Amino acid sequence: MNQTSRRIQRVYQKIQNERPDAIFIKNSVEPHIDLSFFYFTNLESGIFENSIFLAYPNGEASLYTSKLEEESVKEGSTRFKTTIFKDSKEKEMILKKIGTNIDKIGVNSRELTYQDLLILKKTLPNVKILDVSKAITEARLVKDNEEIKKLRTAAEITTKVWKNIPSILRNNVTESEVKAQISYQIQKEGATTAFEPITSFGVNTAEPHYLGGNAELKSGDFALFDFGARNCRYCADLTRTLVVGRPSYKQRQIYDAVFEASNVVLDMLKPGIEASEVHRKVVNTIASKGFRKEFTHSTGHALGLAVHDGATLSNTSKFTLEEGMVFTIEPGIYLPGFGGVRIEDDVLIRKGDCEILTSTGREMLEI
Ligand SMILES: [Mn+2]
Repeated sequence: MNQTSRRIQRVYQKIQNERPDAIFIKNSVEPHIDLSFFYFTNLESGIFENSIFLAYPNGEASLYTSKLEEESVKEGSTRFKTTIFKDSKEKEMILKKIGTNIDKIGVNSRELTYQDLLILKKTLPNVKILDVSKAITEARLVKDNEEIKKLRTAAEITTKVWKNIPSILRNNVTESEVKAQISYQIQKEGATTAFEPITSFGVNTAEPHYLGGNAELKSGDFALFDFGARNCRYCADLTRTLVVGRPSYKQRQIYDAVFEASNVVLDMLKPGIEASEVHRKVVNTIASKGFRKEFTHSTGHALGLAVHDGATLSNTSKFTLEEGMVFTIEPGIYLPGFGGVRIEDDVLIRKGDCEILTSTGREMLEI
């Protein structure tokens, strides 16, 4: 069985309620591309705006796309049937034809645009629409070997770029300049940036999703770097915080609390642990150091085709860790007006424990 058939069947197995006769994945235009399209097709090239992927319960599939993607789609020729449509009229005809031999169609409500849903309803008025988004999300949470390989390489590239950062840093270098260097180095490794890198210095490190500016690096600053490579569409996400010069007592205190939370969690991860329990452990560790209110986000998120790949590790999480899941673990402490620390790693849950994909030191680095 090929990769596409295997993934289609995984998704169908996860469907708890009524089973559709076909799953309908439809991309709109960037940035409204359903990454599940690439989960199913496993295509590494192309953008596939406005393309349709139909997946049947027996593992067979059909892809409908435009002339623009004719080259990119070739790689999938052994895994599914491909039809190239010339214009939107032809696309509409195709949609009508799809409806002639099915009664129920499954859609991914997390990604299908409302506009496409309206078109689907109008074109196929007699077909029942079922939401299969939960099954798709659950299937994607547990990675297969090929996905793990791609994620591992993304993490390796990211780790390599991190190791070069201290050599880029010098007095008065700006956040923007370092950010550009990070993007450049990721691309030089043959990957792309999984998201816009975060580079923050000094008090800006207290803003978890700081988008960067022109602050200059000064002695005594915390400097925080949050970035990741995307390799063959699969993402990595790493954060390290360092200190310029000798850390103050307070800087040391904050860093130690985050470092300990990170250690505690990385030691406990294995199949069978509740996701909410992982978060509680981080909260308790940070609280015991006196910074409960300064840890303001969840402990981490699933990682895959998307940087935020369908699940988070927080107190409302309702799932159990399974072998093959990949998450970020990213405790942080943020003191507005002072600065913040975040340490983020990517982990693969495996039998009995976890593998840290971003294998590089987490101790406080002084430069
Ligand atoms: Mn993250």
